Amino acid sequence: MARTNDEVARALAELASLTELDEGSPNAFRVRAYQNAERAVRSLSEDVGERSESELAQVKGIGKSIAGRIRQFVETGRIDKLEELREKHPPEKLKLMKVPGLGAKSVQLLEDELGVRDIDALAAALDDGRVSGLPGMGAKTVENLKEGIAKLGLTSKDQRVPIATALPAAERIVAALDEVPAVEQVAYAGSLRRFRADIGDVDVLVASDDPAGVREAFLASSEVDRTIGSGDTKTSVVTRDGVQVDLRVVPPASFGAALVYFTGSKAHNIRLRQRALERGWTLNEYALAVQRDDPGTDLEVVAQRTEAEIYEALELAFVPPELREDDGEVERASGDGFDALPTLGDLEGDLHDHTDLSGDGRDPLETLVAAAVDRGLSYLAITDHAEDLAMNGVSREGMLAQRAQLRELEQSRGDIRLLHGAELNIDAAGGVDYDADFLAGFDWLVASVHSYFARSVEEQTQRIVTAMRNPAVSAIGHLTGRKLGSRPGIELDVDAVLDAAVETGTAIEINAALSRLDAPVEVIREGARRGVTFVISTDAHAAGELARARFGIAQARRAGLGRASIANTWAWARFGSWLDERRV
Ligand code: DGT
Ligand code: CA
Ligand code: CA
Ligand code: ZN
Repeated sequence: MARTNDEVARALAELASLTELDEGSPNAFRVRAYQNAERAVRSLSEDVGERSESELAQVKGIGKSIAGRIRQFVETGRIDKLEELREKHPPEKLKLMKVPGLGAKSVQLLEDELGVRDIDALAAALDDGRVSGLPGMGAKTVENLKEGIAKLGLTSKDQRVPIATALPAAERIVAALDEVPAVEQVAYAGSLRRFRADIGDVDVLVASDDPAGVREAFLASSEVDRTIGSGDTKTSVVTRDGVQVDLRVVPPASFGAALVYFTGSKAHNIRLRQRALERGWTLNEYALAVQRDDPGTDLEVVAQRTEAEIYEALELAFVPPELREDDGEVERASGDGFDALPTLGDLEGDLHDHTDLSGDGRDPLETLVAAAVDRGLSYLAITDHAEDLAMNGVSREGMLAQRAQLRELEQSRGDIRLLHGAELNIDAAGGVDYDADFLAGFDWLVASVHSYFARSVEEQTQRIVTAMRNPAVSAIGHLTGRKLGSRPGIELDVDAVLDAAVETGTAIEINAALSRLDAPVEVIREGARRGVTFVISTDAHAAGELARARFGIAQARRAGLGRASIANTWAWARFGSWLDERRV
């Protein structure tokens, strides 16, 4: 069976994490080698499976021994080394590395000294004081570890997975089920379809007349690690990524009703049911139907096949899944509706993009620009990391050379406006890279927090507000700096930050990376109310990542944010004059 580049890359990433744990250091040569190989595979445009071992070894970033492991995986679906490491370090132990402040060495120490092998055991040992007796584990460290576990919800009792893990797993499962002949329709539902940033479990719905056949195909999928339960109506499994998935197979006629029901939320469903009752109908996962006094009579269906029919029968505009939280959307659906919300096709530009001039960017300028044109964009800002960022920052000379190259490319192509920008680093006091004169030479500047995550609310708020007051700064990138599931964001006085954004005309970015989705939905919602201008940015570090614009759109929709407040949905004429106004 063919292995996709994505599957190979994920196996290499797992090898990197397990090797880090095994060797006790993130800097071990082998860890770096696996990480480089993962990156190399992700940026390969053709299928890894097509390449021989020696061809693979010639790819930059892939050494001889890893080339052999990739071939083994492509040919057999397994890697001996990976199986060996998995045996030695079970997934629960690996998860300890997700606790902020715990490295491979401390994880091993905890196991050797206290027998701690999972997060729950660690939480218990932190609580009863056993951890604070260990070398390097002072009172402050213990407090930080406890706080990290609580904020990220890592213990089994409040376990949720980040959308960056759940969504790709769900999309692979949906794609695989779509190939099964007995499947008429398939979709994921639940909190994932509502685009929550953290997911309890993934709900997958299939329309089919052959539930047993569908169930069998599902359980045979390579995504499935173990089965939790399998009954007539529902099959629950855990995937290799640790995501719980509930599969439900429904009769094709009921697919729309089931999709409404299992997308939820529960509170939204209750509102819909009330509306049905007011009309003498019932609403459940099978249908919107006329209420009957005698349960023996046949069901008189009002609507059931599609979601659209159900909302229409209830005299409501179709409610976008992202908004189904009983937070005013039902009122809006019987009033103004949702036409003001953005869709992917509304994006005219992208304003936060890295080339291989930044150490962490992977594609050259020309490639990124060509991909932006292919996606139908009419303007693009190149914002490589400014000089203060360790390792990846770009010198003044580097920036000037890129500017010349960019102007020339804009001229020669003639089909896209190119803005020369940079991603500045907000320092502890709110200052940024370079000097005012040099900054004035850029067209568009994003300023972001990349350091000092553990300061007080007052200090963090002051930092951001100071950066906003800097006339050179056009937008604040990934506002809180959070990494979903692994790093809590900085804490901010949101009201003060939003007020400063309005006062200074600084845009706030909606960073579309699934691991970020930053600014958070609550901040965007409040910002919209106050008249803040937003931009949806992919923060692409490779041409392929321009595609994640769809996640930024979903985040904006979930916040109920209209196109009018999203500057990069504006045509160039308007966007360009907005930029000019900001300069004076
Ligand atoms: P999660 O999994 O915790 O992230 O959140 P959901 O919303 O996906 O919740 P889940 O998986 O328990 O159930 C999926 C959907 O099924 C939920 O959004 C609404 C619907 N649902 C589940 N239980 C009930 C219920 O008791 N009443 C109603 N009206 N709907 C329910
Ligand atoms: Ca769910
Ligand atoms: Ca569920
Ligand atoms: Zn960036």
